[in-house]
Amino acid sequence: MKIPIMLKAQGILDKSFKEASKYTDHIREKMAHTKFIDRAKRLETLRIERSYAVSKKELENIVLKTPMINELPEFYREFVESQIDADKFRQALNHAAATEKNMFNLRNRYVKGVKHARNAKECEVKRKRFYGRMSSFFMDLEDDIDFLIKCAKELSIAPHLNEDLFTVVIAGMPNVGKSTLLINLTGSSPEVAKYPFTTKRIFIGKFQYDYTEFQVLDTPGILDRPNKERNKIELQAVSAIRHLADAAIFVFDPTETCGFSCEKQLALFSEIKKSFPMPMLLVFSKTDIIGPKELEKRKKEFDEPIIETSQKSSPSIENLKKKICILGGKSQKVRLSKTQLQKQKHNFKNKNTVSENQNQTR
Ligand SMILES: Nc1nc2c(ncn2[C@@H]2O[C@H](COP(=O)(O)OP(=O)(O)OP(=O)(O)O)[C@@H](O)[C@H]2O)c(=O)[nH]1
Ligand SMILES: [Mg+2]
Repeated sequence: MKIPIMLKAQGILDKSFKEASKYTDHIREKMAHTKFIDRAKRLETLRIERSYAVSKKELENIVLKTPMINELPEFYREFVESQIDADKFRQALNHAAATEKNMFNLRNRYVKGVKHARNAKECEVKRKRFYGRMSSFFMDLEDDIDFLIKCAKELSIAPHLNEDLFTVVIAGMPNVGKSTLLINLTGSSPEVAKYPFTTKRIFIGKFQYDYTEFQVLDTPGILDRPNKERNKIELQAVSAIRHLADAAIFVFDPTETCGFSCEKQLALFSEIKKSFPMPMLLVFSKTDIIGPKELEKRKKEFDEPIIETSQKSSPSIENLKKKICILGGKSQKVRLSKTQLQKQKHNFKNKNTVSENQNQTR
C-alpha cells in the first residue's frame, strides 16, 4: 500500500507561484519588442496557466495516487480503518478533488478576464486576484492536506507482503517471546526487550524448508479483552490473523515472566482458536527457565500437541519448521514456491556445470 509524498498547502502555493514567475521571466526577455498590452496579456495569462498547472499536478498526485480505501485488499482496508479516521480521510480526499475542479473553473474565468482587459494594469490586477482566490482555496484545504500527510505517516508502517507465499502469523500476549521466535525461525531482526508492547507493528521474516519458502509475520501482543476495547497496536495483530494467516503459531509463556498469567494466555488462545479457522500450532516459549514439574503441569492444561522452544534450542526450531511445512501440505502457495525454488536450483546447477565445462575446455 503506497501513499504519495504530499506537499503542504502552503508548499503547493509557493511552488506554483515560484514556477510561474520563473517561467514568465524567461518568456519576458523573448517578448521585449512585442506591443506593451499584448506582452502584458501574454505574460499574465502564462502566469495563471503555469501556476494552475503546477497546483493541478500536486492535487492530482494526492487524489489519484492515494489508494481508495474501499478498493484495498481486505487486510489493508481493515488496517487503514483501525489505524486512522477513515471517514475523515475520505472527506479530505474529496475536498482535494473538489478543489482541483474549482481551480479549473477559476483558471478559465481569469484567463478570459485577462483576455478582455483594456490595459496592462488591468491584466496584472486580474492575475493578482487569481492568485488571491487560489490562495484561499488552498488555505481552506490546509487542514485536510495536513491530515492526509499525518495519515500517510501512520500508514507507512503497513507491512509489504508477498501474497504468493504461505504465511504464518505468530500471535500471543505481549512479552511472551514472539519476536524472539521470529528471529530464531527466520534470522530477521525485530526489536526484543524485557517489557510488553515492544513490537508496535508487523515484522516479516522468511525461511526455506524442503524447497519451499515460507513467510512469517511477527505481530504486536494482544491482550485478553473484547475486540472493541483493543487498541490500534493490538488490532494490527488481529487483522493479520484474520486476513493474512494461512496458519498461526500461538506463543504461550508457561513461566509467566511475561507478566501475564497462564489463565489469561489460555483464554486468549481459546478465543483465537474459536474465532479463526486457520490451523494453529501451540508453542511453549522460555522452556530453558522452567522446571520439569512446572512444565508438565502447564502442558496438562492443553488438549493439543505442544512444541517446546527456547532461545537456546535449535532442534525445536527445526521441528517447528517441519510442522509448518506439514501444515502447508499441498496448498497452492506451497506448490508454487516449491516449483519456483526447484527451478532456480536447477538453473543454478546448469549454469555451474556450463561454466565448469567451459573452464575444462580452456
Ligand atoms: N530465557 C528465555 N527468555 C526468552 C525466550 N524468548 C524470549 N525471551 C525473553 O523474553 C522477553 C520478551 O521477548 P520478545 O521476543 O521481545 O517478546 P514479544 O512477545 O515479542 O514481546 P512484545 O513485542 O512486547 O509483545 C525478552 O527479554 C527475551 O529475551 C526464551 O526462550 N528463553
Ligand atoms: Mg515483539
